[in-house]
Amino acid sequence: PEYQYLDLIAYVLEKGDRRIDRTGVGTLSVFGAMLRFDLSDGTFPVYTTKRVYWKTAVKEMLWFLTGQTNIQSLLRENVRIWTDWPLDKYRKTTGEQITQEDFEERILADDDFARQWGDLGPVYGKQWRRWVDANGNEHDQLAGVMNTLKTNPSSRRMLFHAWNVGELDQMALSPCHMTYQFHVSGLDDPEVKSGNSKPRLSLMVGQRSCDLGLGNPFNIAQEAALVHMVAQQVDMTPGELIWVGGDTHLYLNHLEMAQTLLSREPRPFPKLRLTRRPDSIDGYRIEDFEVTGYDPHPPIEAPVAV
Ligand code: THF
Repeated sequence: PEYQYLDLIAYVLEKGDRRIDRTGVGTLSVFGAMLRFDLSDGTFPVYTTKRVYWKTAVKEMLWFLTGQTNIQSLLRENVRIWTDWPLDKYRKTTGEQITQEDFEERILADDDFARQWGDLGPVYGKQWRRWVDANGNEHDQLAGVMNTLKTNPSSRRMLFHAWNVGELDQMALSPCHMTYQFHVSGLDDPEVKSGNSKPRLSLMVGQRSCDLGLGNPFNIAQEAALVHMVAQQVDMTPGELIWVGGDTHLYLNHLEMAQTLLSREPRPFPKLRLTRRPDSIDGYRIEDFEVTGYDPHPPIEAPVAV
């Protein structure tokens, strides 16, 4: 279960530096943290001390994988977690006090409006799939990783990165989870060489800034889902998800939620089975994710700092 997550929350509550952040909400913050999750036997680290909407988190990951950056395609999947940023910009620019529902409806109904107001700029998906270099050439970093996993899995260069310095000022929000580095172990095991067992695929994610209350439960679930997908594509078995955080914080309006999480008894993680093997990493749909044994405590509503 999620003892490491709960221990980290307790540590931030006890030792966190109280400070005002970019959003003005204020946080308790520590610098430098690590969480490790064993993904073997289909383990899917979805926290249980509150209900985590893992389908929403996985849909966000599938959206990153498509390379899209407009919230219109997220809203079509009924994912509303990115609306606040374009909405905030729209309200500030036009002075119109439109509701979130009306704004989302316009993004869905009006393609021109969506193009003008729904794009987040060159955020995750753009950088993962279409990083533009100094000569104007595009690089599909994810395709590069998939290829190296198949041709040279002992490589120490299997990573993609979202921190594109030259484009940061065009992004609605600079990337929080930035480096995704893959690693394969067991390649020289006799059992692996003879084909009786599979090499293990692990992922380490480096994140510069982490909202422990809202973002981290989503990020861990979706990153674990990515390992399960990539492992299936390259015929490996999921190993570990290692998460490394820079500024790791609790927003001051999440402290009550944090106390509630700590008061609850964590339950075993659910299992994930991919019910289909698509032809490529681009072919996954939310229907392919079958999750069993998820028995969480009730959800906790908490505001997101914009
Ligand atoms: N900004 C902040 N302050 N926190 C974040 O977690 C965060 N993200 C993304 C970008 N900026 C961030 C947005 N991701 C929720 C979850 C993830 C988000 C934003 C919001 C959220 O509100 N979750 C609720 C409800 C989910 C739902 O309605 O489906 C929850 O209870 O989990 C970190 O990547």
